[in-house]
Amino acid sequence: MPRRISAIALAGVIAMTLSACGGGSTGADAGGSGGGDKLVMGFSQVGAESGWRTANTKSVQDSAKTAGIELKFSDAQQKQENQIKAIRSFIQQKVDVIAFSPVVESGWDTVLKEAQNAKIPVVLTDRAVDSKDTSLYKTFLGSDFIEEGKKAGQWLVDQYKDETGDVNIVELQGTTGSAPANDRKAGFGEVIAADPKFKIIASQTGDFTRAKGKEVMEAFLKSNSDIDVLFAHNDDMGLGAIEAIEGAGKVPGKDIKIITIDAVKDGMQALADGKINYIVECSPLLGPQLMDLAKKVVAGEAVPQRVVTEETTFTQEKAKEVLSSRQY
Ligand code: GZL
Repeated sequence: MPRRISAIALAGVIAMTLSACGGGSTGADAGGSGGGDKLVMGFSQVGAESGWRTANTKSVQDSAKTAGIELKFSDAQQKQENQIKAIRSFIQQKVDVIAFSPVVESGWDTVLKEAQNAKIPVVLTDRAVDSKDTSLYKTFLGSDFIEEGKKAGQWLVDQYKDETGDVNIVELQGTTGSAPANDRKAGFGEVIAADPKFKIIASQTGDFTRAKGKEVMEAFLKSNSDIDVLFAHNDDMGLGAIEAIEGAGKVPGKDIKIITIDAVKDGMQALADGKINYIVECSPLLGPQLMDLAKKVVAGEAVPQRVVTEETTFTQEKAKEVLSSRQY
């Protein structure tokens, strides 16, 4: 009798141990929720601050459905502490993979280490982290923001190559501490440094939102009577600035040349209407690639450490041609 009971007891202990480890493995790195056959992804999104972000969220959600991936989605309202909370919750829920767009570059090592210890792979999408330990995430899928800043700067250099006088520039930066703000500023600054006539006379964050872009541009206009160019790190801040420029009785695209980054529909409309002069594309349609990378990572397959998204630039003429066919 005692041997039979001990065998039953032993079977019970093994079953409990297995379930405590999250059931079957869904791949080499999985600390995963296992159990069901659906891959479960925990996704922490920056927020809903811009047209770009809305399009990115749609791309992620639609692609998860198409890929048959169960998506646990969290909106951080542009707060890092909310993203850290969401990642910890995903770890508790034993998801198979965590993906997120870090609102700022720094302060992620501790929580990413917790995910690593829980054997849950992490995929960075859209924005990067400045962690020195690149083993904390499997891959980073997103744009080259330095390149985007350089493209914006190069357009300006080309436009003003025959001008001799000072070119006074005001800059609306993205969210302070974010990879796109840091890198777009660096790329733009590197290119215009070629000629001292280009002067950034004011530079301040508009937090990637239309409202803040308008507010900061109003302040720029009050304190600078001779603005030639606005470089806005995204369309939404540029669109807010257009309202401020028109409110000051000036003509956007003519009195003040405007360069932005993203190429969302409203930005492309303003470009086609001549209110913006040049837009550098930054594609939000990262969903399909993200789901493909997630499946590979969970299956333990090798993926590139860095996947750079393809993107182009738009003049006013090109915007008129493509506007009707834009996906976002
Ligand atoms: C860029 C993305 C930026 C967009 C903004 O990949 O992180 O955040 O340029 C968005 O529009 O708010």
